[in-house]
Amino acid sequence: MWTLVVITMALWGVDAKGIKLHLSDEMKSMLEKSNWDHQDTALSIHGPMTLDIQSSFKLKEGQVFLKSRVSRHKDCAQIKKHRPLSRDGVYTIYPTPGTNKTVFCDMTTDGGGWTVIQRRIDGKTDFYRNWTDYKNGFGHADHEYWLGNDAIHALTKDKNQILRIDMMKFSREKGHATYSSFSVDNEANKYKLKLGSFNGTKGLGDSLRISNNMYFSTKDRDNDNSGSHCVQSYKAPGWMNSCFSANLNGVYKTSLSDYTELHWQNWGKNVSLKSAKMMIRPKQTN
Ligand SMILES: *[C@@H]1O[C@H](CO)[C@@H](O)[C@H](O)[C@H]1NC(C)=O
Ligand SMILES: *[C@@H]1O[C@H](CO)[C@@H](O)[C@H](O)[C@H]1NC(C)=O
Ligand SMILES: *[C@@H]1O[C@H](CO)[C@@H](O)[C@H](O)[C@H]1NC(C)=O
Ligand SMILES: *[C@@H]1O[C@H](CO)[C@@H](O)[C@H](O)[C@H]1NC(C)=O
Ligand SMILES: [Ca+2]
Repeated sequence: MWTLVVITMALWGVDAKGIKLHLSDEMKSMLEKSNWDHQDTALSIHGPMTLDIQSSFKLKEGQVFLKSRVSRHKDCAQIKKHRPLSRDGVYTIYPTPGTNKTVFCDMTTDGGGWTVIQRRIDGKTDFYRNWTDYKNGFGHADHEYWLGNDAIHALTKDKNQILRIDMMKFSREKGHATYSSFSVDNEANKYKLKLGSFNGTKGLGDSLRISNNMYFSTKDRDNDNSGSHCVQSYKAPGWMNSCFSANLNGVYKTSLSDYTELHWQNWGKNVSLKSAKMMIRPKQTN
């Protein structure tokens, strides 16, 4: 009996010398030991970072059955595209050829494919942190976290991402905001924010507009437009102007008292939020 083996390998690292293949040791020894008859190879490129090669081989003799799938995807949208039945959960993505991140992928909201870059659920994670922590990211993908400004820059630098922010009050009222584009500059440009046009659910206004074109500030870096240091005054790491209308990285508290709390000002009465989630995905191209 002939056995058909399909190997799906994802590649990263396309350099001047061509394509570098990365195979597991198991795969290498399997390929070396067997007598393969190459059938065909299909190559497809998805965005700048992920390149999948699918090759078919026939085993000339023997009864080996092997199925392997090693895919490296740039973001949750690509995971969703390749595996449409993927559920909400934690996945590994490769924002650049040499870096990986574990993230939460929202595969259900409005068609899914969202890479979550920030998440607040219950206040177990401290968000009042320094530049290095915000640069590299902190927290846990299955809980509360900040993905990291370097990774957010890598994912948004092609300027084709939209941003969606989902929020819930302690009253359980839910709302969300979307921005038609969202990009964050590199560290040399202090992770400057660029936002496209706003849309929001009824009664929820644009509290991030004031942060558009602003640099990122943390408890140890004052890049804001204020004479004071917004982050230190309001425990509000983020894109500070002088200072903000949304404090999504603020302190987790059940009530609002001095604007240090997690809140979004243009949404009815000023109250603190029970949860918040910032997520991105590529603009629809069809
Ligand atoms: C992810 O990156 C870390 C370094 O940040 C590295 O140690 C690890 O091997 C990488 N994992 C994968 C699956 O590429
Ligand atoms: C930033 O904070 C982390 C702890 O969250 C600490 O380990 C690190 O040394 C700090 N870095 C700087 C430059 O202050
Ligand atoms: C704005 O968002 C609302 C609520 O989600 C939606 O009904 C509406 O179609 C959106 N408008 C645009 C122009 O996207
Ligand atoms: C929320 O608080 C801010 C800061 O005091 C204020 O400027 C804004 O008008 C308030 N918004 C509402 C809807 O009350
Ligand atoms: Ca200042």
